[in-house]
Amino acid sequence: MEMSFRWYGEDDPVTLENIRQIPTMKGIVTAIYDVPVGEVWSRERIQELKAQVENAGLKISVIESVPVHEDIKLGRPTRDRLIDNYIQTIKNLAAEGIDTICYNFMPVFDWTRTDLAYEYPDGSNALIFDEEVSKKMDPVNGELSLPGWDSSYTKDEMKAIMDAYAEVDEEKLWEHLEYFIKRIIPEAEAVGVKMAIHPDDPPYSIFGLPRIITGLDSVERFVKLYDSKSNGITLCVGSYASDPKNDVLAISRRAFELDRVNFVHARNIKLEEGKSFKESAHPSEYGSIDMYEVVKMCHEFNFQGAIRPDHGRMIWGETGRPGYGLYDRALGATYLSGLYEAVQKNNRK
Ligand SMILES: [Mn+2]
Repeated sequence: MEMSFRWYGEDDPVTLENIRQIPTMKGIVTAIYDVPVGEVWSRERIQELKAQVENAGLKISVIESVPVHEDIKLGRPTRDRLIDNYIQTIKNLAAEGIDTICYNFMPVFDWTRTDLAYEYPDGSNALIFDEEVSKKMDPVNGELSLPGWDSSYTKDEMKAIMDAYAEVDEEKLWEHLEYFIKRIIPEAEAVGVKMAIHPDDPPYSIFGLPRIITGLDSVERFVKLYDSKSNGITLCVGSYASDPKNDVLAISRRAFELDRVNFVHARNIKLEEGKSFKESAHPSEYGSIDMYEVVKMCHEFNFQGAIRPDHGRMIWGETGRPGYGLYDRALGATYLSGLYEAVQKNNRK
């Protein structure tokens, strides 16, 4: 288990120097953010990013994410050229020594919350998802602009893309995912890259859009699309646990048994009424996830990949990118490493 931390590049208020001072920190999870989705990441740009991280005394553990163009998810004819580009990016990353790539297959919206700065009684702020509020959100006609919503879409473009997905139900989306997987995985395998699909967050349909990487059945179905360790998952326990129907520990155990866990996101959430939830501090006592059991499984299955604290709260007056402040994620990292040390030593006697 290798402790890692997400870094958003030079514009991130959290610096590499901050990150390297976090006890037990080994690696960086990052991406190139200014290459348009669908274009190839050049060797030069990857080298630049790598040098930046290495000059700070760290290394790149995982690329998160190489985004998948909507035309691939929609199964449009342009997808073949876009998949060629995606494969070239995988090859370029591999040539620079990067061996794990996280991505997701969520239509239009990435992770979605209804409030980015919910205030807990202790004064800390967290991201939350309120089911009732989410039902009132309408990406086409509504005035609300929310996180994870791609602000590069104009209103007309948003309507066009939402209309395009009206033709794509869950089965169609699975077909498009299968097409993508069958093309990229043999290439990733050939260059020693492990792909890690992130679950949909939250793991159910929102705004009428199909969502398919949602629970145990999805994991079972996904791994069968292509039988290879390179065709793996990001075990984001916070995302899987956000559907009260999911048993996140059962999903974790199954994914480890299948040997398809290529990356772990450890975040805790507190389930509330219905499908509402609040992100919480990492320790088990604050959320619905038994984080000790998650870390114990990483040890039991001798997980060699990267783990990172996922979103954190904003504490101690910190301002910055919601979910991605320094302090609470640093506490999360040391907590997770502490659990791991205890499990490891307990198993040694
Ligand atoms: Mn995650």
